[in-house]
Amino acid sequence: MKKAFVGLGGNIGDSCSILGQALKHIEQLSGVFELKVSSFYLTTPVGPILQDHFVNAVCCFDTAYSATDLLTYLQNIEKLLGKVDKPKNAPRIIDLDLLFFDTEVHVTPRLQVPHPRWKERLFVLTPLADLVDELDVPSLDKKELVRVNLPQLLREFPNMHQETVSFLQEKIAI
Ligand code: PH2
Ligand code: MG
Ligand code: MG
Repeated sequence: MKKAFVGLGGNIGDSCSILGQALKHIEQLSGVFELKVSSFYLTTPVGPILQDHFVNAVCCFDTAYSATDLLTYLQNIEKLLGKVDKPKNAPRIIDLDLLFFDTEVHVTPRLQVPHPRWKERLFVLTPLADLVDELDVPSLDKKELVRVNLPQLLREFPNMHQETVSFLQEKIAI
């Protein structure tokens, strides 16, 4: 069994409810076990497009799937909830990003794991820190594992995008 971390975000429609529906679908996948969910946060948009605030959260679970199969299931859930293809960084109903897949490294056009920007984004780090204090992250060359301490990373966060992340609600009952 592998441990997966998935970032959830959305800024079109009732994002709390849509994130809740996405979590329900994730939990119902037959190869997903022991789902845990962070609190939900209201976050300022990162990127060049002027758009509404996002609701963001992170979940983690054990999985019997491979990383690429899990990605397919996550993309199916995005489609089911009405996601349509749009340019990068455009507003979206739901975005499910595979952040980490155990200590595996994937660098393909379809999948990049660990997520290439996870460390730069407060809207990822804050909910992630609800779930774990420490994480072993593989370097991209797969040569070593780097133990990351999330409270420390948050204390030292440079916040280059001047993000604000405010607590919205406790993790919802799934
Ligand atoms: N996702 C993006 C771009 N910018 N900003 C916030 N606050 N939250 C997101 O989930 C987000 C974003 C592209 O996936
Ligand atoms: Mg994303
Ligand atoms: Mg995405």
